[in-house]
Amino acid sequence: MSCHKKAYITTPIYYVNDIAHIGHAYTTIIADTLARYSRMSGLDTFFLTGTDEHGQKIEESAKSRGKTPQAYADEISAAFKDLWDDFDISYDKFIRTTDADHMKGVQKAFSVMHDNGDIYKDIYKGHYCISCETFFPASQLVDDEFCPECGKSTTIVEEESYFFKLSKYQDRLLEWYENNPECILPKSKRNEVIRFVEGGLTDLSITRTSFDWGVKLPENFNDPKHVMYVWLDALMNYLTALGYGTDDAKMDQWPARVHLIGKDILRFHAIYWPAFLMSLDLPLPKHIAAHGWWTRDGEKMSKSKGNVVNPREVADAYGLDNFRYFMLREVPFGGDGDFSQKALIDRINSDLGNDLGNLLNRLIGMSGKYFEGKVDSTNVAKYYQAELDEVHASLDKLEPLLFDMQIHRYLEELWRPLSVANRSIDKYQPWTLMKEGKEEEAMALNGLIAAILGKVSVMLYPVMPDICTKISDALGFKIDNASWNNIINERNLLEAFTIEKIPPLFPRVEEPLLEQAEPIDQKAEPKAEAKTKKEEKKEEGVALIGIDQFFQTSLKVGTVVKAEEVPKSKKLLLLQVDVGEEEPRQVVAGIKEWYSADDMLNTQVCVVANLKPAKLMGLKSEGMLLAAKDGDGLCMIRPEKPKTAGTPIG
Ligand code: ME8
Repeated sequence: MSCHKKAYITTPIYYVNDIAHIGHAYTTIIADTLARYSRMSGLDTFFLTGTDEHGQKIEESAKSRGKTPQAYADEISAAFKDLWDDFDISYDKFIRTTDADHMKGVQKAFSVMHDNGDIYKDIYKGHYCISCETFFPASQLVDDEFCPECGKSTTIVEEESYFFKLSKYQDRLLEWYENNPECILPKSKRNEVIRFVEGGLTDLSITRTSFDWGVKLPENFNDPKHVMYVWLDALMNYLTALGYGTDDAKMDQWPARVHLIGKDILRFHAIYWPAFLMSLDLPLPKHIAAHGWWTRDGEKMSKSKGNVVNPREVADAYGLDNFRYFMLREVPFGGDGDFSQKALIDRINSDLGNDLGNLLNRLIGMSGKYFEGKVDSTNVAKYYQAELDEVHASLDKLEPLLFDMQIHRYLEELWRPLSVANRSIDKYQPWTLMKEGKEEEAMALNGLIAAILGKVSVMLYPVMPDICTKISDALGFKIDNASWNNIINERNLLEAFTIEKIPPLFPRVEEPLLEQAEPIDQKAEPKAEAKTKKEEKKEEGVALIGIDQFFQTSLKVGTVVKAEEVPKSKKLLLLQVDVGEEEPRQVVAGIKEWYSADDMLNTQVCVVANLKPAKLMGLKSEGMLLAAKDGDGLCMIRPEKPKTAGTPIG
């Protein structure tokens, strides 16, 4: 990233006609992640968010609630700001389009565009969708009346209007898309925009006279009945926030590194906005990055269905950082995503709890048990250079993925070092090293795990700032530009330290925590009279249980790290199974008729991990293995692909 020393990152400014939902939180959290990474890696960063408060839609919403538009906007804008503050969003400025400086900047832009010959007065005749605040030519309407974007009825408008010469910029826009393959991300969206522009651009009506709630034209136009079109007003926020038109102090941050938006507002950002900037003689943004839409349990969210996901509720129930991780990991940027509590719980228990949290617990356990809590990296390279190389190869791929908006891949790649760490514990077995008196090697393994956790916590910090701060505190260092330089850029390991014991970071989530239950699939519900398959099964003696009962059983993937026969027993094998804990579990399994000790060694199994310990032939057994037996004999149930020891099954 060395060629771009600055990083100006923006979210859309949110309409104040409704409170924040998961879609708003998603854009804001992506922007926050980019901003945090930019700062940590030493870029001069400016992160802007805010609210979009003018326009007919807001005026009408306020009226329907018996409020003035300003009072209404004040209230909702404050609610957005409070949410971002509670979410610890690291914005540098929160702009409101009702700010006096912003309005002055918009007027200045109007004058400059006019002086450059790009604005003329005429009559606008056509259709307007108030909900989308968009003009549509009749040819684009559905059934001659309805908005092609949202399906709502459009209004016929015939009024005097100022126009922006959008058509004049058609060729320059096409040239820009052509010469800057990454100007619109993901790249597939760029093609959509090119096709649209090639279809021909008509000039854009940029003032309205039929309502009042907007920025007036500059006084010298002497045309007080006009207010600016809300999208001209809104888009300009990206410049006025830097002082355009009032105090240009921060204008050197321009052009934006990335405007983050949702796919529904791509046209405004990828066509109108660069054309306005061309008219203002200003450079164009580097990326316009459009994400997809979130649904809930496969359905579109809407107030009437009552299924809108409230980000505050989710974060309160599951933890803010867990929510952040889920949203960024779950969906490839640009694609649509589905929110379900099950998917969120899976991510928490598996990726976070098992792969990350458990690794830290193991490190704390090993360091405490063998070295009085001390961790020293001095000999890591001597014993584990290959592992270090693998870790660094993954870490090197990360930064470009982030600014290419491949955030899910960033996180995927960031999990590889964790699996190197988990694998190394299984492979080198610190408890065996200690038994064999190889203390230096065991300490080096400890150092390797700590180094990996340290590096991962730095690179994960932009996504999970709070959790990663806790990890780095436990590992005795602070995450900042200096540590990023030291352990990421220069690939150094951690200084020797004494590890701090901290409680588990990701307590296992056993059942959905949000009150609003997952909608029940009506078709799957048993009918009142007719016996359903489910009921028939019940009569056969298979009791139906709820998902919560199922979750009471802790099933885990285990790796058999030692296997031997139980003397004098025809049936039993004595196994040591690594289930991701500090030490392997001893399991006595009645499988010798079908498997020898050698067959079982280094294979993976599924373990019931929360059974009360039992004794078999005088040997303690701390788990049970899943197997299936029919007339043909018994076979073990195993994961289809190797999985980290301790991965929950469910
Ligand atoms: O469009 N999933 O504001 P807005 C994901 N004021 N994202 C969603 C979503 C969903 N279900 N629903 C909405 C505006 N969004 C203008 C922006 S910028 C100069 C002016 C996203 O509050 C949507 O895609 O209606 C958009 O990016 C953002 O929320 C703000 O929407």
